Amino acid sequence: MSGFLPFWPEQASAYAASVDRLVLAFSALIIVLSAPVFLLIIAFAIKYRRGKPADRSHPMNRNVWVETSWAVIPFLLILIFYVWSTQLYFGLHRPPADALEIEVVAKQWMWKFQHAGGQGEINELHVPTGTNIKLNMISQDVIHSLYLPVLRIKQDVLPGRYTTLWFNADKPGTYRMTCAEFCGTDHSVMGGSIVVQEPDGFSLWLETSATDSTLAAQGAALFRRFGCSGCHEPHSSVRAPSLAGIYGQPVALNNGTAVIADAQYIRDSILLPNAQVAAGYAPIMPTFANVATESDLIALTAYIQSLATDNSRSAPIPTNIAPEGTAP
Ligand code: HEC
Ligand SMILES: [Cu+2]
Repeated sequence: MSGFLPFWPEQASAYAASVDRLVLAFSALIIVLSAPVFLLIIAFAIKYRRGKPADRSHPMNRNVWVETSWAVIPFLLILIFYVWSTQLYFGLHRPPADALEIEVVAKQWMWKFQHAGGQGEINELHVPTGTNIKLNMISQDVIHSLYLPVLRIKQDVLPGRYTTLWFNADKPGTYRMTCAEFCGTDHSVMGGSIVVQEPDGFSLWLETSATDSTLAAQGAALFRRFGCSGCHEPHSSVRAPSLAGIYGQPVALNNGTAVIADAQYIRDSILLPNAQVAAGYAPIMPTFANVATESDLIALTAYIQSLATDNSRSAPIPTNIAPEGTAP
């Protein structure tokens, strides 16, 4: 396609190919449905031109089948596209569980990527081919949108809320990445590139870009620096819940409900500690809203995620668990 339409981006994933098939098939359908209208306009304009000796009598013609079919057939054809595109949409919003996760922070006007091993990059994202990649994204200021044209995927990146995007690239290369939501003066230059490499090349890149500490280790350092450990570590004099093993597990709240301790819950617990208070504890945790940056929060979450499972929670866990992402 990009061969004879120079503006058509390359395809770097199977998903991109599916999106192209959908777009091309839909364009074809629109042409099939609208071409007769325009062709008949031209034909009638010629046939009934003023002064031409055409038959202008208007005999009654009520054919119910004609009337019904031109409404029903296009409707059914379009319905096929509704099912087809909805399937693609749902696929995009259900990341596979085994995906390699990369953290993304957007800010005016740059993209910051953090790998679990501690490797960080700005306006450049390295990924291996043939691997499910899941991006966990958040904005530090206004709404941005990460757009990767060769993968045909785009997702808004919001302040205060994690959104995700996943893909499986199959074609090595360096491709354009851009912000697709007007976000201020330098919006047009907020971009960079996605570098898709064979797994070997990617491992090599990971090695050469390695830092002294993994994301979780960076989080552990912050956990100490911010004084979280003073309350949350076992044997501390303050009564605070242990954070070991809470990640991804249901947590009982003092209003009788429970939530899954996902990245969003942990982030909210640090910034708005009094909004959702763990059952059996006093709301004494201070907010870190003006202290911790989005990158800090991501590292802290990675650290909490890395803590070994610990089932010695003092609060009983109720059974009415709110689905992920819903506030009680
Ligand atoms: C002054 C003591 C104190 C400090 C400092 C503190 N916390 Fe807390 N934290 C608590 C208490 C008490 C709770 C339980 C009540 C609540 O949910 O607010 C809590 C709850 C939490 C929860 C929710 C846990 C659950 O089981 O639901 C998380 C996550 C958390 N803190 C993380 C942190 C992090 C990360 C830091 C450092 C940036 C930190 N806390 C600093 C006392 C503290
Ligand atoms: Cu932007």
